[in-house]
Amino acid sequence: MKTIYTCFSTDVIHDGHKNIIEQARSYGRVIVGCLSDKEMLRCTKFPTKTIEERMELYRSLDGVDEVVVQDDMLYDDVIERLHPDYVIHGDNWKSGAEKAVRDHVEKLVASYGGQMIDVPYTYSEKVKKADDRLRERLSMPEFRRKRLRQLIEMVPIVKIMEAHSGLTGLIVEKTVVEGMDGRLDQFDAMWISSLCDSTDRGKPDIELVDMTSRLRTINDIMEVTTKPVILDGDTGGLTEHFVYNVRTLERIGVSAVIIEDKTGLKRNSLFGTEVVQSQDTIENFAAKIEAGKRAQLSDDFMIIARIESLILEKGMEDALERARAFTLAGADGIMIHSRKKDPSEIFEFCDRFRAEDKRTPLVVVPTSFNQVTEDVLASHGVNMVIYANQLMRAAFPVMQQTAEGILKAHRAQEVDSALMPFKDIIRLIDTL
Ligand code: SPV
Ligand code: MG
Repeated sequence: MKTIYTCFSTDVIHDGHKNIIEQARSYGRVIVGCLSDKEMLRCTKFPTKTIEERMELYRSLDGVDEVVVQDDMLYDDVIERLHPDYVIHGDNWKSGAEKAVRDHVEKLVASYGGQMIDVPYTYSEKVKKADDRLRERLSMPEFRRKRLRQLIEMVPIVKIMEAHSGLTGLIVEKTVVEGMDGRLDQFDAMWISSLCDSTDRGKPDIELVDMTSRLRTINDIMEVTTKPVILDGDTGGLTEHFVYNVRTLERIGVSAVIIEDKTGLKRNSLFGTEVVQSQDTIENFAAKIEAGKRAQLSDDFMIIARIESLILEKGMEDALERARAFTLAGADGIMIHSRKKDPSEIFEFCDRFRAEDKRTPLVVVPTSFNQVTEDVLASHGVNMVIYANQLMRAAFPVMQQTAEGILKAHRAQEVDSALMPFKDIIRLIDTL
């Protein structure tokens, strides 16, 4: 009896999956692989069912003879173990980022004389509805909010990219690439940066853009995405206001707010000591965290304390003392910031903090020490990495050059070759 293998990475079964099983059974014994959580996160979507529930679901399908765990998105583990005669998949993996996976599997299978079968992908109203329902479930506040805590437990380091609009939110949501190791990858969550949210409004990053406007940005992004949202909450403002904002944020499904231990007129940290910035006292800031934690209604929402001691050149001991105090006050994580190119002060902080505290999540924003890879950060105990401003910084120079080009030439022809074709822009949102 021949064996035929397919991999599922879905929480809902629709006609497309049933069709694959239907076709598969005519070739032999049908084995379905259930892609593990950590791999599903990188190539498709966050799982809304546990791996046991997914396996049970696949087992219940007519025509499925066996269900196994697939722990490698490139199929190496299962192909080596099972040597199936055939691997069957919807033909949608012949293009896009998934093509890299198909090419790899084809080589593996060909090495022992196995064969690939691509069945036409099922496009139907029912399939689309099933996908839409899943997306809706992922984007609902109670599901979205808790996902950051789940991610921290599931992956070596949570990768967070800034978004400041619906469009940038869609880019963070949908971008999937083939990484250097041949595996697919995508961002896990979104950062609503005060710098980018302000810049997008043509305003300085001084807590001038009020919470109502920030909430509008969050809503625009949440409308079109499912990934968890982390808000840059600046200083958190007055404690009396912060407690209300905590409630609002958790109600709409934000996963975390990061507040920094500064007071008075807030300036962007990357100015460092070039401008006057004052740090809050440990007592005041700890009290703000405590008040926020008391106000919080859900268990999932996180209040993360951001320490500015290295930015303001107050020294490592001050940073560590604050980390201890803020954790004791109930902070769900510590963000340590630095504007030095040399990452050694960040590493020292993380190593020393981790030696004392194995659990409290650590967050870093490698804008200046951008040579450091995620693996290296994780090896120092970092749990979340935030790419805080790169999409905004990418867009601005191109927009400015385009404006200058048209002004100089008194027509738009000269800049056109660098632009997205107008036929593509009118369909951009449909294709993203
Ligand atoms: C932001 O993105 O607004 C931040 C990070 O707060 S930084 O700009 O580095 O201060
Ligand atoms: Mg900020």
